[in-house]
Amino acid sequence: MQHEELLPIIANFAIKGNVTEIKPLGNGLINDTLLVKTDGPDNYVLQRINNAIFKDVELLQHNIDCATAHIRRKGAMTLTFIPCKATGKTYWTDGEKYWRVSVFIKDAFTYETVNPEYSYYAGKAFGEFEAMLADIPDKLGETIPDFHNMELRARQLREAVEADAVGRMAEPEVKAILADLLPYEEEMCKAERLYREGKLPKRICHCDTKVNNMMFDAKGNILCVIDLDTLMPSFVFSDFGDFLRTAANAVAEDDPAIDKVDFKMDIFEAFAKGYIESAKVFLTPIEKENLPYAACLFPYMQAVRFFADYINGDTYYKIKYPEHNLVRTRNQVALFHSALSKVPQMKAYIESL
Ligand code: GN1
Ligand code: MG
Repeated sequence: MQHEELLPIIANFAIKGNVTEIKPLGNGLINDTLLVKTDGPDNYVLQRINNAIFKDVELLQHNIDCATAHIRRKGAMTLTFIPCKATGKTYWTDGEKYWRVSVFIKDAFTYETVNPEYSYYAGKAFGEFEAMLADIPDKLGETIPDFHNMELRARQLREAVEADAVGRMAEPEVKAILADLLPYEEEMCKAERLYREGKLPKRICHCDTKVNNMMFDAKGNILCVIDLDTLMPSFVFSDFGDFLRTAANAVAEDDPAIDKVDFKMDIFEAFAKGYIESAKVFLTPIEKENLPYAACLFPYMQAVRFFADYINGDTYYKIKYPEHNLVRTRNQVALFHSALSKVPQMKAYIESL
């Protein structure tokens, strides 16, 4: 969209100053994100919320409003959303598209990769984030129902395979990937079983702890956790596993050089140490002992999700070229196998803490 078309949208929000420049920001796969520069004290982030994926925007912003207020009450830094002038809500809609505006955090950096030192800080920060939300008085809902439910994701893959909407099941590689993934399905659905047996709690989690969803200052201190769309009740495995899926992979999640994919133990150890230090106030023994499982589950789940999207004809994730979802799938399958081979080392490390 052009600058001129965006201005009337931004005008619905109670921002300070006049808009001087608008440009794309970040590389999310779901929402459209723009940086809005002004001549006032703050710059802003304008996002078009993908309401095909987040179908209940009212609930989405309710979760975010409650969580950011709770975190702010505890004196920690978090995102600030700007109310809509007409409704006071933190989003505006023309009845079709949904938009929101937050204050752009100054002098902050996000990274696509981290060293062990930063990984340790990230572990501490995500553990603290969950600890801060452990006593939130409000009831939060699932913005995408069963978002990290492996049983659902496995079912969606089977449905995609059966429908074979664009004929991709004819590709030999697609059949081979399916044959590689299926034998692990039952093992990977362990969290849902533990939950049904009453052995595993759901807590308020971030559920998109990709390494680039964390803001650092110039010295490497964590300023705050961003991208709160998927903040919802889930298993702690979500936050632990998804961070490592992105940070412990030796390459990016869509790097075609799968021979370079490797689950890096130094990143795992640093993150696990930081995470357990701050999460120990609420973590149960079952949660703790299954953290190595979480490290395998998330590459597995992401492989299943990218793969189902490829088979469905790329209807969910933004792609930059036709085989993008297949390349992502290969990468995540390789990461899953790498992580799985390191489970004994992971267990030994966690027990040593
Ligand atoms: C999506 O849009 P982004 O990059 O924050 C996805 C995550 C995936 C990720 C894979 C709502 O997140 O679950 O892990 O892509 N978010 C949603 O890169 O599906
Ligand atoms: Mg994101």
